[in-house]
Amino acid sequence: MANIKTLAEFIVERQKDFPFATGDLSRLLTSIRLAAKLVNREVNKAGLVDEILGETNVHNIQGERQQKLDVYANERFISAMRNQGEVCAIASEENDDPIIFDHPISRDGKYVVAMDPLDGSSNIDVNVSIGTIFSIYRRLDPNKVTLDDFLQPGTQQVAAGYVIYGSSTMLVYTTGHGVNGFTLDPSIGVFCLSHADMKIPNDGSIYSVNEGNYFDFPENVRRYIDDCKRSKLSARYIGSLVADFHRNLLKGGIYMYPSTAKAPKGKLRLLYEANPLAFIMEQAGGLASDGNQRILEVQPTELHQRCPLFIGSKAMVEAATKD
Ligand code: P6P
Repeated sequence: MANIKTLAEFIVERQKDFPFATGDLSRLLTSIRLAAKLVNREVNKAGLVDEILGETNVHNIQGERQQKLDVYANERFISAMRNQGEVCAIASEENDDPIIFDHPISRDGKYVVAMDPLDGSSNIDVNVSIGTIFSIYRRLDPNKVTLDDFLQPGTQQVAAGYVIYGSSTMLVYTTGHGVNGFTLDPSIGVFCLSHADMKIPNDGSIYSVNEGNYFDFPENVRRYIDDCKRSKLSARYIGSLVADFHRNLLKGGIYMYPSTAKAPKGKLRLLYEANPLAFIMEQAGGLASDGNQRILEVQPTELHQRCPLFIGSKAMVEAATKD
C-alpha cells in the first residue's frame, strides 16, 4: 500500500509541534476521531434505518425540532470526550447550557469544547452532505468551570476542526500549525492523510449566499453580490455550511451569511460555527469577518450568540466587507 499516514500517526508525529505537549490534546483529538466514525456509520445508513431518520418531538434552543441523528451525534461526541478524560465541559448547539463533567475521569480535564454535533441536519433526509464542527479551548481555572471558559475570543482556540459526511467522510483540523485533511477509508475504518497543509486560493470564482434574502442584505453586500454576477462568478449554495465551506477551501470562494431584517445578527453561531471555521480559514490563508471585524477577535457574551459571517478567499472577503 502506498505510503499512507493515518490520523493517529499524524497526531503523534505533530505532537512535537508542542514542546511541552503531554499528549492530552492528542488524546482529545483521538476521542473526536472515534465519535466521527460512529456518527459516519449512522449518517451513511440514515436512509435505511427509520429510527434514525425523521424528527423527535424535542426542540433545541434554536427552536428547531431536533432530528434524531442530531441527538445521536450529540450523544456520541459527548460520551467519547467524557470517557476520554481530557475535556471537563462541552457547549453544544443541542444543549441550552454547557455540560460540565463530574465524572472522575474528566472533571479535571484541561480543555473545554464548543461544538455543533451535526450542522445542516435539515439536509439529512434529502441526502445532502452534513457536518460536525468543533472548537477547543484551555479551561481558565483548574478549580472550576464557568461560562467564561466558553466566552474566550476565537484567538484563544487551541484547535478547531470539522467532519464532513459526504461522498467521502473527511476530518479537517488545525492546531495553529496549518490545516490538514484526512479521508476515512471505510474498508479499514481509518482516517488517512489525504490533504496535507491545505491552503485556500487567494481569490476565487464561487460565491455562496442565500440570495432569497438579497433584498434584506446591507447595501454594500448587495453591491458585492451584483459585482459577482457581473463578473460571471458561479453561485453555489448547498444549504449546509460545512459543505459550502469545504468546497470553497479546496477551490477558492466565499461563503456569506449577512445580517438580515429577520436575523439582525445573522443566523450562524459564533462559538461553534464561525470561530472554529475562522481559525481553520485563517490557518489556510483566507479571512473570516463579521462584516466589521475579524471573527476571531469578537468578544463573546453569550453561549449561543449569532454573528454575520463572511469567510473564504482573502481577496473576496476584503471585497465583500468593504463599505
Ligand atoms: P438558510 C443549516 O441550518 C445552516 O446552519 C448552515 O449549515 C447553512 O449554511 C445555513 O444554515 C442555511 O441557512 O437560511 O440559507 O437556509
